[in-house]
Formats: sequence, structure tokens, C-alpha cells
Amino acid sequence: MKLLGSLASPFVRKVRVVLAEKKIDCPLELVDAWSPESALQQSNPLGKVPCLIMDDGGAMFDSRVIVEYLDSISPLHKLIPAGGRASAEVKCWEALCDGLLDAGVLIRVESTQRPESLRSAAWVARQQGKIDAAVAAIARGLGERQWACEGRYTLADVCIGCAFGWLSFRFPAHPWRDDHPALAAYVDRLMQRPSFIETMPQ
Ligand SMILES: N[C@@H](CCC(=O)N[C@@H](CS)C(=O)NCC(=O)O)C(=O)O
Repeated sequence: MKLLGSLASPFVRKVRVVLAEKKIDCPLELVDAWSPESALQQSNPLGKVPCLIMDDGGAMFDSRVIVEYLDSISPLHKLIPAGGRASAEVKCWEALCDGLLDAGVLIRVESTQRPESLRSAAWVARQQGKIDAAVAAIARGLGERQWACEGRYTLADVCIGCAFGWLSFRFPAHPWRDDHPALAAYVDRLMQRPSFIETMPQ
């Protein structure tokens, strides 16, 4: 197996953190998703990272599919509960964090990929509203708890760590730390895990 990805993508980081937590050996091959010459397109028609290349040459995407697969192939450090409500709850946290990131990526695409004359302030504001609402919902849902779900470390915590790691990386002026000190302390604790230290965005 190998993982196609970049060092800045929070979705790639999610997969890399899961690989590290589950001690699955899988090299990262850096690709530029935005380059028309990228080999990524042959494996993922959507041209997005992460993309997992299997030993038989088959490809797997997106990050939610990949992490669920990785969690299923090793019993070590189960990150997704077996099924039912508990599993849906963890995945709902994942959807919330991914949604925050999707909105953030759209804002960045608007400001880095679109010609200035075509940029829409209203569109950016709409996406910013989603980020702010997701931040507030995560802070509210987490409260003062040590872990998001199940009273233990799960994929929900991995996703929250990746979301806020990226928000700090790309939007350092966002006031989430000052607005939500308990959330900031929780994220700081997560960032001390080797899996997060090894995958700092750059
Ligand atoms: N839902 C996808 C999102 C992946 C995604 O948006 N990746 C970005 C990098 S952060 C990308 O490859 N963008 C290139 C493009 O949209 O063409 C996942 O979870 O894997």
C-alpha cells in the first residue's frame, strides 16, 4: 500500500494520524493535486488527495472511506465503534469536522485559484459562516470532556485535531482559541500525541 497526498491537506493528515495510531506501515507519496500533470488523476478521477493505492494497484478514496478501511484491517487501537448509534455518533463528528474543512478549503480556493475579478465576497462569507457555526457546535458538543465520544480516544478526536490543526495553520487569525478555552486545551492535549506531532501541516 502507499498513500498519495500532500503535507498540508487536513484530509491526508486524518489518514496519516490513523495509520500512525494503528501502527500500519504505509509510505506517503507526495503529489500536487492541482497540477494537470499529476499522476493522481489516473487513480482518483476526482483529482483529490488522499488516495490510497492498494498492493494490487486498486485505488481507494476519500478520507472517510480510507480511515474506515484502515480501522477494519487491524484490531490495534480501534477508532470506530462496531456499529449502531455509537458508530454513527463518531462519524457525525467526522462529518462536522470535514464540513468545516470543506468550507475552509473553498475559501482558500476562492482566494488562491480564482482571478480576483471573479471572487465573491458573499460566497466567502457564506463559507465563513459554516466554519464559525461548526467551531461553535464542536465547542458546545465537547464541553469540558476529555474525549469527544465513548469516553475514550476515537476517530472523532482524530478529526477534531486535524480540523483545528488546519484552521490554525491556514487561518491563524481565527479567534476560536480565545472564544473556546476548553476546546483549545483539548486540542493542545491532542497535539502532544506522536501521531499529531509527526504529521504537523507544512
Ligand atoms: N472529501 C474528501 C476531500 C478531499 C479534498 O478536498 N482534498 C483537497 C486537498 S485538502 C484536494 O485534493 N483538492 C484538489 C481539488 O479539489 O482538485 C476527502 O475526505 O478525502
